[in-house]
Amino acid sequence: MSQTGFTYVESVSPGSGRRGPRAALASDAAALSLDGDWRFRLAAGLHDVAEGFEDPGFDAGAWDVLAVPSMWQMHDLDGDAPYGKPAYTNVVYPFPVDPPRVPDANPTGEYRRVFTLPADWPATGRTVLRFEGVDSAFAVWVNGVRLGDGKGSRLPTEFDATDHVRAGENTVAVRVHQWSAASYLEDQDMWWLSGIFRPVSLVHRPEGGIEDVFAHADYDHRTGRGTLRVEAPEGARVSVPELGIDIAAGETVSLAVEPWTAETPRLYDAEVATESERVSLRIGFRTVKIEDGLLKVNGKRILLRGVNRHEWDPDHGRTLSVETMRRDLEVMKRHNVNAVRTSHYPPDRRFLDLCDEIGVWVVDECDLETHGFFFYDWRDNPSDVPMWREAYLDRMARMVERDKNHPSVIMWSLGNESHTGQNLAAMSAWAKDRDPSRPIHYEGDWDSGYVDVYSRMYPDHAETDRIGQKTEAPTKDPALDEHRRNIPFILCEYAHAMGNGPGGMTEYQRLFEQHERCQGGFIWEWIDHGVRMRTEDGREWFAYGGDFGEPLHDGNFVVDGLVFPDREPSPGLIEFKKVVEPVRITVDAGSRRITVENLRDFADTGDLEFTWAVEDGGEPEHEGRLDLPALAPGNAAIVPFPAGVGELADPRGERWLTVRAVLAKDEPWAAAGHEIAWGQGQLAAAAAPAPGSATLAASAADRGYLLGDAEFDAYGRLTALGGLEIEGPRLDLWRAPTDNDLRSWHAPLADKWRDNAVGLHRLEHKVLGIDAGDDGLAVTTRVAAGGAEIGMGAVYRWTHTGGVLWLTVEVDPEGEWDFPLPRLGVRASLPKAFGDVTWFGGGPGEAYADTRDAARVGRFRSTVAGLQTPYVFPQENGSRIDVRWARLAAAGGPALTVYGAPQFALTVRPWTSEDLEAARHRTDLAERDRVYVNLDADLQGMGSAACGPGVLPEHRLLPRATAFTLGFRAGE
Ligand code: IPT
Repeated sequence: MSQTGFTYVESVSPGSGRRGPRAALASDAAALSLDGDWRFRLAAGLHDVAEGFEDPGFDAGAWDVLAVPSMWQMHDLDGDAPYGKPAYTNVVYPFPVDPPRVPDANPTGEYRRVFTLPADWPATGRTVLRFEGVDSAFAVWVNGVRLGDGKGSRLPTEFDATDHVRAGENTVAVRVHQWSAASYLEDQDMWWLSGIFRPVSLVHRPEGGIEDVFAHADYDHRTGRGTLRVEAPEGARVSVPELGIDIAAGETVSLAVEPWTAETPRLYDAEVATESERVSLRIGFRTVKIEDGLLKVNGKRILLRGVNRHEWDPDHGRTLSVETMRRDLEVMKRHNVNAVRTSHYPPDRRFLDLCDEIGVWVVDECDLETHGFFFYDWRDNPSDVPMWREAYLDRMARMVERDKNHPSVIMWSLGNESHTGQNLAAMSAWAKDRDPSRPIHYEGDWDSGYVDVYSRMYPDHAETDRIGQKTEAPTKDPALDEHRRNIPFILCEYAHAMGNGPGGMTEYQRLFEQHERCQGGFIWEWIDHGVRMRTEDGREWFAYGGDFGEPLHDGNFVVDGLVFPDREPSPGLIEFKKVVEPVRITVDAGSRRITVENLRDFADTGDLEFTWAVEDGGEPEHEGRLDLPALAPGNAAIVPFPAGVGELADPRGERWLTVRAVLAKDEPWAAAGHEIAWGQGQLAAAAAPAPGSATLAASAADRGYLLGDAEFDAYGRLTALGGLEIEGPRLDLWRAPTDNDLRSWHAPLADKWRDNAVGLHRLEHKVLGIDAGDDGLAVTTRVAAGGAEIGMGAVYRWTHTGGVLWLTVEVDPEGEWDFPLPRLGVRASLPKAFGDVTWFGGGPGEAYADTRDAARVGRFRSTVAGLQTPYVFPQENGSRIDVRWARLAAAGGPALTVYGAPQFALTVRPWTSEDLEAARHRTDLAERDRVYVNLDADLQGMGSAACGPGVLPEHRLLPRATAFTLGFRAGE
């Protein structure tokens, strides 16, 4: 088989026949979108291509029609998936590691379309074919003439087509290869997907036009003046009408301006014009500097409350609409996110326009990752092999040139997980020379020789603390220690948002606030990359690695975001919003004062309105507005409780004062009234109900026992209360393991729990004795698993006082319980009809020991379905924390009320923990005819062990002898 003409596929060269990189510009030059329907055929490899497909006369009439932009593996996945399926691997290359060779089985898409050159297309100048993104390597023909080829999937490529485009109909043909030498540089943790996945256009380049623009717009915070200088072709004029600027290209002007920051994204419309072309720009004046060991913008240390954002759409893969990009930013801003790392490639150029407009700090990351070489000690890693140098520099140049005019971009990142090497150093040197105004970021070289910030992923809290104090271990190369010790620190990835969690965000945030050097970071990651699918009966589910039969895959590790695949916020995002809130409100009932701190870096609180509300036992009592002067960034105000609070009558239950900061007016990303921050304080406690001393007596009855209106079976298990059938509470230590329980860099907790000698998922309950009499009913048991020597003594003491059935469970670990428990509580079940749940306690969302900041105290109500968190990979979820009482009611009928003495954690499910554990996808879960109720004294925290540190010691549930009490009452 001859492969002549295909050498570019396995060549380390970044391409041929391409035009030089330049800024993404909005120009009035003629342009023609080539998006839309293209003829398409998928070849199995280079041996299988359609010879002559590029010729205008070629008949592709029988070929399929495919949308451009799109990714070919994302088509008709519920049907016959005509173009193959997505495949997911994280670190491992899905092909033999033999650079730069790739498999013969190399799916190759052949695209053709005919377009008509508009009649008024200019006859002079150049005509350029522009691709915003093609994954992975491609070659291009116009009217049968080959223009060149390119690589660099998430970077633009332009070809000059002037000499081959003609009036009337033209044929453009593109051959795209899934695998190429460049695949070795694109080993990001995501689905392997291919095609022309970003827009394609024909653009005119007028003679005497504006090929490139580099706007330098600095801001001097001492003088309040901005300086503008725009590099553009000679003769071009630069105008900023709002500022009265009209200068020549290259000229510098300095004048008073309002600066751009992520909090105050002030943009000025500008135009750069020559006689033949006008381009519009949006200028943001700001200066980024590393100074005093800190990352500063406009002279101030900034704090990054960031997320790592992959481009993902559950239906279209990495092809995103502008609406979806905007939605991402809206959801981010609504949740107090102020920074994005474009992990791990430059995003669609339109996303950065939106970042400028809406206001987030951006770390723009180059399309580079060679992580798979890790398994072979980084042997032959392209980062340090000279033949790859040009490819590395080409990628960096294409990113920097494209994105250099965005005020939102405050740092360039060389890429991700590509170890160390001379080619990375060369990228950094090139970028510093081309754009000295932006610091360089790269995590993979811990010695930080060629970067301006010390960046790490997933260090634990203790190490972060040491770095904050500058007492971290020295660099490997002693010569670099001083440099590294004196640069700012960021966590380019932390708090892995896989499944339930991440726990421990609060403790990181405290470190960022405590240590100047720790300037925040980026949660891993923004979105679950689940692929939307439907069952035959139309139910939606989301696929992850392995669901498409990939021989090599990394399972659900691709589903680890703060939003679900459909962009609905997960509890992790709600928690993050609270943890990083830019205004902190503290309500102190003791001193009857409210403290409001403005934790922003630039903006005052003039955009916010403060409201207060008092609730008694969850019932609204009184509310009003809190008048506060606008607080400058970094400032705080302490104000007395509003007068209305003093006028309240004696409380009937627990009384809470909640103070909220909401948007005073509409913002581009949220409507007036949107909540930014809140604080709560307890004004009055309520006596927790407790069993009285004089209980009704228990007695033996036919095959069981009776205690007031409670009925028990022969094993002392509650079967009915007030005539309400109940499968009575029994000790439960199990939870469907979370991703953080299942994975760890050390020993996953779930392995311990399922160990033969432990077996928490298969506990047996052995009754040792039952005592019925004047003190009520005492049932002594021992709970242990088959094969296990260790066991948990559990005594259930039932009493009946004041119309309430009380249960005190005394547990006593026997043997070596040297590991945290998933949960400690009891589980009961009720008929399915008990589907309406009201509770007073923490809510409205789920919360665990180390993910509980967003839970506020109040009275909440939900259906059982509404209490379930739809994690793509089913696992423990839905627990509500600090519950004082809960009422489970059947429509129009009876109800069961549970009292804490004083509190418990409440979980209600339409299926069991075992069902959750067995399920691989949401659609595996079927509602049973009962509701399952977990009433827990405590639960193990969530941590972030799926990638990073586990649960902090204070949030671990270590077994010890303890007791907890619950009350039950049946009635309306
Ligand atoms: C780190 C990667 O940078 C990121 O792409 C993602 O894979 C993340 O882990 C886990 O989801 S690398 C890891 C080995 C620390």
